[in-house]
Amino acid sequence: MPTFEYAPAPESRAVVDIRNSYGLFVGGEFVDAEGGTAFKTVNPATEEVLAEVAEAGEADVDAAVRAARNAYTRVWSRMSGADRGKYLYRIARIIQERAREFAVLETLDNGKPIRESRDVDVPLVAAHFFYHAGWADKLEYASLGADPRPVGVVGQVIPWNFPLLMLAWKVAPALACGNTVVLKPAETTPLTALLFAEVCQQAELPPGVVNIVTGAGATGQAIVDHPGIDKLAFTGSTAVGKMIARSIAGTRKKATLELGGKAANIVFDDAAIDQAVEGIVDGIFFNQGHVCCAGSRILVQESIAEELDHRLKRRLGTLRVGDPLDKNTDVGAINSRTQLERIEEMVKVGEAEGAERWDSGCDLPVDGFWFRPTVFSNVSQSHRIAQEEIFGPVVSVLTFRTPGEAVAKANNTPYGLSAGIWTEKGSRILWMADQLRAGVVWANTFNKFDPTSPFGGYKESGYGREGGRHGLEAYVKTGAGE
Ligand code: TAP
Repeated sequence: MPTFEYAPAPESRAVVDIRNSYGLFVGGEFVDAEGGTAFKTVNPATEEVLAEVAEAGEADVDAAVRAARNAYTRVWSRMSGADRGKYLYRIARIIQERAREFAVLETLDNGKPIRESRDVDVPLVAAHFFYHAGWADKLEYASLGADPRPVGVVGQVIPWNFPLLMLAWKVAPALACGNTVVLKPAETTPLTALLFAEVCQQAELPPGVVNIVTGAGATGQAIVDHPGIDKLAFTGSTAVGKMIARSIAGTRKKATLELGGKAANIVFDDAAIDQAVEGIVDGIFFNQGHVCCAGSRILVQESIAEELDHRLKRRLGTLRVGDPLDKNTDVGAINSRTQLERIEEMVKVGEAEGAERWDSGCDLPVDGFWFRPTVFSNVSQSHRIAQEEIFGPVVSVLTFRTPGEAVAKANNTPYGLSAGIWTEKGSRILWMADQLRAGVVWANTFNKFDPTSPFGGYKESGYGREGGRHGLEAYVKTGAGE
């Protein structure tokens, strides 16, 4: 196959104005952290320090919860749904207007390709605010019960893989339903959340409706433990999700947990094989595989395993790994040194377990955190690389002979977040979707997201749904005392 050279096509970073240091966003203003401590956030593609960010302690979280409570009781819970909706529409429009700025900043702080932050993350963020703006004055028609009322002050802790999109998934439904929020972005990716705080100011959102406290795990824990929080929404690792569930057991706090996954991407012998290969690439190499619903296990029907292996590796040889700001880049930087080390460790485990490792052999930049697209074949179900989330650009290939075996293998992990099916047969798609223990099942596609569609998992992938009408349920109470 001929290979083409691409001329560099870097997106300009002049569109973003990164400050040297950032405070916390509490009560509508940027304030210093009480203890005065700060941490640095770096560009994972270059290791360049982008900014210093305040680290919120317990007193800061307390101030943010009090600001949120004030805004809740005095303004936001009393406002009509139509008026709340106007603010959400305003936020959505500002995000669209500042889309390029958000996309470049997300790529700088996270390492994901600009093609993804520009074409996937930021448009979906705006779509989430538009969608929930539409619900704000129609909650009584959302089958949420006779008199849906807000829950109160919501604590939200989000991860680094889709920093702004996870913020949108959390903030938009909470505000639409009349709640106020205290949100903590991940330590390695705080910058777009802080730019969002500026959008809240620009939209003249009443002070205290959205509060953003930056910090690491201890800041998240302070939100979880704060008695003034009525509901928690968490996305991140299953380990931290379990700790949160233990911390709030016995309290009146409601919680939704969106945790890890180990999705099966199942390819039958009648599938359009080149489309399936594209679906596999999108399933596991999108966002460097830092995706909870990534198709990290390929289950391929034995009769086409060899052909799929050949076509997949040929396709991976064409992926461009490198500068995330280059519009030609397919696979960007790993988000942090810690995550890179986790991936490297799991890959060593896979080799020690006897699986066969292959990577694309592409050149990698010298500075920054990088990992080549990697395929493990000869993987068996008991291997850790078939059971545990790697959260990187690494896929494990297993085979099956019958649909029943595919279902049994697909369901054989502690997780249950998503799955993909590739086949020409509609009846088989419906049968498989019914059997698969996964919250989301894609057919002849993968990693498709839409604000109207509920997303969430079974088993150790967590509980609760985000998006769609179902996603509103977590943010309202209906009966007495509920
Ligand atoms: P987590 O530690 O779970 O981080 C998620 C969020 O929780 C971050 O904001 C984190 O803060 C915060 N946090 C950490 N400890 C906390 C605590 N005790 N109480 C409350 N909040 C706490 O995930 P990670 O370390 O970034 O990644 C570890 C693994 O988690 C990854 O390898 C991957 O497998 C998985 N992961 C899954 C997802 C999804 S979407 N399911 C997303 C990210 C990671 P800091 O980031 O500031 O520490």
